[in-house]
Amino acid sequence: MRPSLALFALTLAFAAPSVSAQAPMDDVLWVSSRGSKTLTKYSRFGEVLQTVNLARTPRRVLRAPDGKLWVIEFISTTFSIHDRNGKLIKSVTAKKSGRPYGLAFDKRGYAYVTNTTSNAVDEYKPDGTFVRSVVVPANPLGIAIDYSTIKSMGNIWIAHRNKPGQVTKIPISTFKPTTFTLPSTAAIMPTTVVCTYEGIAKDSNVFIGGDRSDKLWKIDQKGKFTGPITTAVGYNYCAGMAIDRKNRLWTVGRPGVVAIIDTATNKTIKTFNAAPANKDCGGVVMDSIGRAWIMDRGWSTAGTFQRYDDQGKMELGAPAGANIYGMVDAAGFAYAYVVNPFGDEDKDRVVNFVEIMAGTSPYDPLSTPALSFDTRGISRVGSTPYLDAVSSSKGTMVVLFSAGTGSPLSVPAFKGQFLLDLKTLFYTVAMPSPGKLNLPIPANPALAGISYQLQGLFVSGTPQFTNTSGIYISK
Ligand SMILES: [Ca+2]
Repeated sequence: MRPSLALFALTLAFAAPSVSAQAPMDDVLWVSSRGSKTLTKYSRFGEVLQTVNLARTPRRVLRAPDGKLWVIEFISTTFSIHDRNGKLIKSVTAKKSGRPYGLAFDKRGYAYVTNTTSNAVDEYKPDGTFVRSVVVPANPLGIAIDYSTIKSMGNIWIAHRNKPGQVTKIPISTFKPTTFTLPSTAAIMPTTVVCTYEGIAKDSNVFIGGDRSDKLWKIDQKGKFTGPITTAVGYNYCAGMAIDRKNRLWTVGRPGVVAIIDTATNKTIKTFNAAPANKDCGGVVMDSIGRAWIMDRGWSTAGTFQRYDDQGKMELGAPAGANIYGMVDAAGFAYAYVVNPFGDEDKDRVVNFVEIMAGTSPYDPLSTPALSFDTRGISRVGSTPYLDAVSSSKGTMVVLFSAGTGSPLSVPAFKGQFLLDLKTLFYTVAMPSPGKLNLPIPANPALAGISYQLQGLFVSGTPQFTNTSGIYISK
């Protein structure tokens, strides 16, 4: 379709590009692939943005609060730190030649690594410099950091793959561990832990998943266990748990069955299958605005991963390809939601947890509860996803569509920046804000694999650009 008159008026108004301040963490997902020895960067819309070849085999990738990528290697004594584009900055050998397994960051960006052969938790500065180490019981694997108040540094929680299973709590301020042992009747060998968000200044609970049992357990700050909690998902050996912005637990079993669990009552809300291709889940993570992505990892066949809405309905399937035996990075959401809820990563004067609760990105200053823009729903060929404009002010919005993003452009007398690729703009349409706009995708298989970007311009009062969103069309 031809661009509208409003678009031409806009085009004329553009000034020279300006460099915008970069958010600490890019609003993307990174997938590490053990099979193809790659890191792949995806947009939240499922588009492949970049693939990085690694010389070594990654077990998982996590992003630090400063945007760097930390790559834990598979059965190796080293881990590596990369810049936000995947370029290697340094390789670090673990203390006592131990094998790093799990990794979590605190609100200063310090990293905590479970060291499985020396049975320790090692602390590193954001540049990878070793700080200190503490000995813990055998087989420390999964690691998570709980909700912190403004004053508190929070606590590190460790899953030990022992029988009977053990969980260790380490306050970051003292670095003195306390280990709790599960009841002898619990068959679970803990491999993964995740912290809940109970509200401002309220203590997190910690959910425990693992091997040898499909039952979960819960532990509070004093070390009191609740369980066994029955699910229908099977063992969740890997990164099989995540908490969403409604404080519900998503747990994924190895066979590819997902359960959404109410963390207050421990009751299952919904169960569904999520790994149709390989029946082998490599984990569930929340993206920067709290939408669940589930990895369907394959070894002899290619893996895929899918995004789900908060009702557990699949919204899109990312392209199959290089994600063999993949693990997805979860750092963006967990950091903003659990570790540093009072921080303001994108410096838009809205703290992280308010953005998370509103469904806006804590890493994108143009995505705020006051004016934000997103594409939702199923974006497959023949389906009708929709545009969701969240705004505290009513008015007219012009929506711009293009085939890609470009260099940020500042426009005199306009707030925000124009972020789309001017050369590939192909359509504009007006809509009321706040509001929804259906975006029907024709039932044409040739459209699969195409992606496009959208940006809003709120035109009432001082014109203001929204953040960008996008659609990746899957089969
Ligand atoms: Ca913010």
